[in-house]
Amino acid sequence: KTRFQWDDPLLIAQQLTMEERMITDAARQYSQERLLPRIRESFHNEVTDPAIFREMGELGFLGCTIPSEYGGAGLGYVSYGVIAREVERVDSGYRSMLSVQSSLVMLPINEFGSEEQKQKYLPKLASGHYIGCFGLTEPDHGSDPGSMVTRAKSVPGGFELTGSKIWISNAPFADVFVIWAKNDEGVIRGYILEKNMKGLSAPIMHGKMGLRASTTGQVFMDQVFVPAENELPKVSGLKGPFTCLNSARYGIAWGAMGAAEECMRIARQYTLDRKQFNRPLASNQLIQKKLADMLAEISLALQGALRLGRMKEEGIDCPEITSIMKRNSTGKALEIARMARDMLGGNGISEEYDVIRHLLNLEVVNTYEGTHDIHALILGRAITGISAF
Ligand code: TGC
Ligand code: FAD
Repeated sequence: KTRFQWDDPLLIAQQLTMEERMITDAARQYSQERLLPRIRESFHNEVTDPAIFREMGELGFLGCTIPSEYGGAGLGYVSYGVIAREVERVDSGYRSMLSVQSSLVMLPINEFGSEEQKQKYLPKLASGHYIGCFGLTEPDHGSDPGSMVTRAKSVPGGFELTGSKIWISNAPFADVFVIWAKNDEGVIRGYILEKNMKGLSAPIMHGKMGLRASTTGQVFMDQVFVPAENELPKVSGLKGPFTCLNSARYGIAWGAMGAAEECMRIARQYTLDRKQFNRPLASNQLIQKKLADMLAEISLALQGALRLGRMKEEGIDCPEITSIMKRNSTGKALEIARMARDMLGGNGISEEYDVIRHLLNLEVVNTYEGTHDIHALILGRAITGISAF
């Protein structure tokens, strides 16, 4: 008879291939040995060590689904998911760094780029020698990126980009900027900018209360000349950025559960160890109910993320399923982190216990890549055929 495992009730590990289990182990070892010792100081001081990109690159974690001829590891989508889960078990900010580089920078160059663009950028992005960022959101256009005002004006030899982007992960230390802008016909196209281009700047945004270990910036473009060969040739319209988001949102569905699992693990141990009224907190029904609720949500969300990963590998996924999983995982992870914080009492507020850091991060994760409510509206439109935007 199968013995119940509280930390893997649906036997997710058993549903992975041997290769995926080895990748999980490698990602867990790296995250626990190399990322965990850095996180408290990084979050506290709001600084990121850019060397993390090269470390992840050496392990093949960056753009791991990209074919090996361009420096990727040529892995499946479930492998990408399990890496995200292990990294986010330590911190959502580190997973953000990985997601942006992999899904939002390497993926569009691989899917929509010319052969020259792929050869020029992908190997260096895969090794972490180049850091990339993705500029879609603008100060006045967040949930509605179709209304963006950044312009790519045709000029001899290329384009002149003018406009600004906000909340751009990795931007202050990025070498490569994938920027979405409207051309002379008002059609959204993607452009690859490089850090030293004249008129381009990316000041850091300080004062975030969540995701402090991930560096975020604005991007200002003042008539930045971008050569014609830096336009992504194979896509136009919102399909371009949204194709990238389909992949990043999928990774978040796994990643947020890594953070939730860590919050639950901490809350379980804490309530077993701490006594009030002469008995462990964990002996109270209210505490046990909270742990049961956490475990049910984590198990179901991980199984859903795994299913979506397999659907992606089989080519039978669609964006609405990604909306279900991104929305569910981030919303549930946020609830779990809040519950865990409560179960730690006053200590739950302290950075020493990590739960509050996860909670603050998850507020961001629930908002970026399409807010919780925007994903509800995407689903509402698919269910009813009526757009509520
Ligand atoms: P809509 O009319 O729905 O679609 C316009 C065109 O886009 C196509 N499309 C998609 N294609 C591929 N995948 C998807 N998921 C797609 N969704 C839409 C669609 O077929 C259509 O194509 P065509 O050829 O007919 O023109 O567009 P809308 O303007 O009504 O969109 C509304 C909405 C809500 C779906 C969309 O704007 C949305 O998702 N908003 C949320 C914005 C968002 O997610 N921003 C993320 C910014 S990046 C980020 O947060 C990175 S965080 C990084 C980190 O640190 O981890
Ligand atoms: P708004 O769109 O102004 O939304 C505000 C509120 O209104 C939300 O609750 C939303 O759900 C709600 N709302 C909006 N429209 C509707 C509607 N029609 N009906 C009902 N409710 C609605 N962007 C990038 O391009 N690249 C990045 O790398 C990136 N990284 C980020 C990193 C961080 C730390 C953060 C915080 C954000 C990042 N973003 C990035 C931006 C992120 O994607 C946006 O913040 C997000 O899409 C929401 O946009 P907004 O902040 O403008 O909020």
